[in-house]
Amino acid sequence: MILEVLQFPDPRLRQVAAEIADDAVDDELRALASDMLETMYDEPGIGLAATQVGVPLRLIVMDLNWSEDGQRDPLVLLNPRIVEREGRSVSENEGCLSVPDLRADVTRAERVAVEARTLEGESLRREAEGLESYCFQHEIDHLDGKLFIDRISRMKRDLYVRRRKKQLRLEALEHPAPTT
Ligand code: K1U
Ligand code: ZN
Repeated sequence: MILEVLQFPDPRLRQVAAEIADDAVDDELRALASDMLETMYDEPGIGLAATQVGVPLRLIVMDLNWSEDGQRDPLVLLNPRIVEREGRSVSENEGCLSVPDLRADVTRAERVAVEARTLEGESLRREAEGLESYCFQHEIDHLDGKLFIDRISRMKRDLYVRRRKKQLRLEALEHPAPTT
């Protein structure tokens, strides 16, 4: 099932997500992970955090290797945390499925090590660099209620916020909410 991806400035994007208990992996959580992957491929994107679909749980999905011809290499992580960071680099043209019509350069760690649990209950450690590393940092930021616009200059952020509010005002004029 395709899920609705919340859009800035929805306040639910600012929630800090809760840890998932070891015994909380059930069919409902597996279905959520599967729906999040379907949604990510549909958008399309290379990552998605449960926060973005209105579920405040520490769950992310990622796939940097998917292709239009059906290649899939999905990663589903529970309670992911960055345990090591190395170097500084700029993620060129970073985007976010919850922040429409903006791409920006963000300074992030070049390499990270991430520890997490899988849906199968196994512990996992992954070392990543470049885009994969930026994606881990971006998705884990979502779980902490942070957006990539929090990591750009105040001037760029203020410009974006103004543009976005104007866009939402125009949309509301074009499609007024039905009155009951
Ligand atoms: O969490 C999200 O909003 C998804 C976001 C992840 C991300 C992208 C770039 C750097 C860090 C994190 C996206 O997937 S935006 C879309 C995107 O970058 C993309 C879409 C299709 C193919 C390749 C990339
Ligand atoms: Zn995002």
